[in-house]
Amino acid sequence: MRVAFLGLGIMGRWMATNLVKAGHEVAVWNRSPGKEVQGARTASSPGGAALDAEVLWMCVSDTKAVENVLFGPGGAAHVLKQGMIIADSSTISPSATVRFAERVKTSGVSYVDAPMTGSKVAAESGQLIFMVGGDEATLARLRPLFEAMGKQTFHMGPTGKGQSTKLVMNLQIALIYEGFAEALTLGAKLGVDIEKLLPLVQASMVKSGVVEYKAPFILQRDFSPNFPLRLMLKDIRLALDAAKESRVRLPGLEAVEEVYDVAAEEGHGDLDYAATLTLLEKWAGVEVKAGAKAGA
Ligand code: NA7
Repeated sequence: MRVAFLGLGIMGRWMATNLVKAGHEVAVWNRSPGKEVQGARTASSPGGAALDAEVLWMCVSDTKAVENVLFGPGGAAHVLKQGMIIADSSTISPSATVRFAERVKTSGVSYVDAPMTGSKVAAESGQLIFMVGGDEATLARLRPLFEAMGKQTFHMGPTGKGQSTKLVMNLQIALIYEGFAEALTLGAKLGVDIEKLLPLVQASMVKSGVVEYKAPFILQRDFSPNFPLRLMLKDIRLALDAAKESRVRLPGLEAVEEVYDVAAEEGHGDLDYAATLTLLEKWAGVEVKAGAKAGA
């Protein structure tokens, strides 16, 4: 298929690479110049990438960025053609997604929201899991592209439901990781050996994929970004906005937002969200490490 791919960040770069590897004809665009994908044409604007494309795929930071690449100067909306499909893997506001879909519908364009779970490693190995909002027929046309970038696709309902689902997924990841990080921090203070604790956690009902994925990075003190803290904070805020609109109280997530706020203020925004642990450690005056003594 002829695909325009907008946004070559941590995730987008690998997703576009996997589309090329699967034999699709890909044109890429990124806001800052210098980011390219081997085997893809590099365009100088979103509209330039979208010319002649059957599918326009986006993976940019936030709601504003999606609005910008679609409807801003040089935006893709200026070159839309009847029958084209727009797919968005950015995590953005569900209600804005529905508005964007309405705006492009008048040009005969279908809009699918396709946020994903799985971080950099899954993007690189083509093992992403997509949660999709849109109609069946459009999803069927996109099947070869989903298969090139991911291992599973869940159809969650009409346009917007992919984004709503993503918010409730990341809400859980943020809360589970916060629980784990708080447990490690108190554990370090009490002298619990993390290397003994981890197998116990995974043998018990506390077991989680979040712990399994993050623990090796924590043990190596590697907080380089797989999923940057600033983006998790964006998703926490999106979930809290959606909760407010729907009159739902989320006291746990509100507390976690505060931790992320402070961590971002302290300059950890570009690190992995696992780095919120370092803030808890600072508050407690401990460091979580293998073989640490109580109070060390
Ligand atoms: P990154 O690595 O932070 O990449 C973000 C991308 O979005 C990157 O290409 C940015 O371009 C682009 N961006 C950011 N703001 C804009 C605006 N205003 N206009 C156009 N393009 C923009 O994020 P990830 O790849 O980890 O994640 C991407 C999405 O997937 C995000 O919603 C996650 O929550 C899930 P730059 O290179 O900075 O010029």
